[in-house]
Amino acid sequence: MERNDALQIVKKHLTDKRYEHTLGVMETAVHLAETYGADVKKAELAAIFHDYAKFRPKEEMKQLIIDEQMDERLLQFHHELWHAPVGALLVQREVGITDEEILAAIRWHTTGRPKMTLLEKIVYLADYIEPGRRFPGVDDVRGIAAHHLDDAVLTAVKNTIFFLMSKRQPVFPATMDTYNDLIQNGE
Ligand code: DGI
Ligand code: FE
Ligand code: FE
Ligand code: FE
Repeated sequence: MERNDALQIVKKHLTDKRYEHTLGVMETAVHLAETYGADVKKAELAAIFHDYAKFRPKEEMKQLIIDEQMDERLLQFHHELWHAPVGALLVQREVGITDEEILAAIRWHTTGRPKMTLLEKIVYLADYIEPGRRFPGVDDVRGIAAHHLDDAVLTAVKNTIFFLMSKRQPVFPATMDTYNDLIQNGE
């Protein structure tokens, strides 16, 4: 699928602000894919569709998590986590994207997971550091991302966990698992 066709599809599902964010993630993911030798076209498509389900009604997402036998622990955690796995499903179903690497990058873009693929790391990180993001620590991660992909992902996960803890928010197991995997199995 061509970039412009994909963008035209996703635009209808997003607010203007979220579409701007998506363009930032797309540019950043393409740049990271070039830097780290990933498939640039796959990185571009995964980035374009990563937040496809962001504005689906909570009830619809909840029902899909149950019907499609996704991780039901998701329902005990913040609904912000739901758009990633639900997005992977709907991008396959509604847009017709079947590439499992692209779908996985969408599925894991919010929490990460242990043993992330190169493409998954790129989309996770691009979502965190795209030019529109402004929060404490993001410039550090931008700097690390230029040379050390795993370190940048680890720092982004760590910051996310600190952020959640500072707000007394629960941390989803996959988020902690991602942190542990990078600490224990990183180079
Ligand atoms: O969809 P975006 O806003 O572009 O970004 P995202 O999909 O990475 O994250 C959405 C939100 O999910 C963000 O505010 C942080 C939150 N989040 C990430 N990991 C966890 C989490 N929330 C909880 N409760 N637990 C997590 O492990
Ligand atoms: Fe997201
Ligand atoms: Fe993210
Ligand atoms: Fe996003």
